[in-house]
Amino acid sequence: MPIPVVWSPETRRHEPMREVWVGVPTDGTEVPERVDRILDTLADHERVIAEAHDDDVLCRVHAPAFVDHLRTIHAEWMAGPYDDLVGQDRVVPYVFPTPAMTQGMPPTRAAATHGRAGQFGYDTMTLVGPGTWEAARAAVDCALTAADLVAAGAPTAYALCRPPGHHATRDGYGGSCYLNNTAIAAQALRDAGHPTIAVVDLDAHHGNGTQAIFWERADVRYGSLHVDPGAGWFPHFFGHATETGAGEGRGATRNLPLAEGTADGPWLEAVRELAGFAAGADALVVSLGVDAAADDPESPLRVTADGYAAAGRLLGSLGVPAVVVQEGGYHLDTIGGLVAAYLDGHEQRG
Ligand code: SP5
Ligand code: ZN
Repeated sequence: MPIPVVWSPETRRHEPMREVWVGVPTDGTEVPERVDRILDTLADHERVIAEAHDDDVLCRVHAPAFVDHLRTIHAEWMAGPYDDLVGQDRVVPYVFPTPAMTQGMPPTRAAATHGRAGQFGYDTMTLVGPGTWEAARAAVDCALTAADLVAAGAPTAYALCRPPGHHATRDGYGGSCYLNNTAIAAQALRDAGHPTIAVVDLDAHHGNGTQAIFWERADVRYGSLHVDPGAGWFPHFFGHATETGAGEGRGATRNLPLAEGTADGPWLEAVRELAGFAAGADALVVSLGVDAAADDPESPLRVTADGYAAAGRLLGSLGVPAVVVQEGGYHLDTIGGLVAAYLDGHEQRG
């Protein structure tokens, strides 16, 4: 039986429009059409529409104040002068209360919406528009519905989440991500009774949000391979091999940064190492970014569809219940085939 695909038409409602990068507005690459390209390629898989879930797991993974912010900030922005003043209907931060500004002092809530915009967003690339909240919240429902299918006995379920999630932290959004679908799936599998979960992140970028959420936890391991942030790549500040967790989570984080241009051979060696890192966990969540592919405009890795299929076989061979969550992947003509290759490999289990 092909792996079921959980999706929601609501996920199309987020239109990134622009990413402000080094001060320049560039076209957003995380577009709604990604959903349709992936769905089209998975035509022979059973489709399941995501069911609405309450905010319980969401608000244990993310701070409720951050969730409320995302839910309300766009309406607040539209009520302000910005659309009339500068023609901007997207929430774009311009000042960030990082430690460089706060210096240990407790900041007071900003009165202006354009001040508040920087409180929970950590970059200028990830804008909030009409429909962003609805799409991000629907992606959470995709992840939770996929976790439900697995809890009910499906060996594997695929959540076609969009926008992606692995850069979203407990308290904030960035990197084209708003809510951390993968972390929410992992927490749901814990709640369903699996004592230990392994998250394996195949996206071309380091999942700093997922790493941060589970940094001090031993019950959810986090392993990632990605283009080396030390070579200058997003998320810049995290994803180095020296980051291995803290407190109870000491040793439960593993990072395998890869050189620009890395292709199937060494990439699959790293996947094999992460499979070893994940072995022994009771359930698996795969952060399936397909932006490590050679044609992808957002990363310099050179992985092929055969490489993704082999990665699927390696992780499927672990033989544990798995939720596969869509992360990045931006080359519209090839993302569907890359996802299909991974899922076919995972289902075959070596
Ligand atoms: C989920 C995911 O794959 N997020 C990727 C976030 C990385 N974005 C970094 C963008 C760096 C500059 N890109 C220039 C092209 C702008 N359209
Ligand atoms: Zn990525």
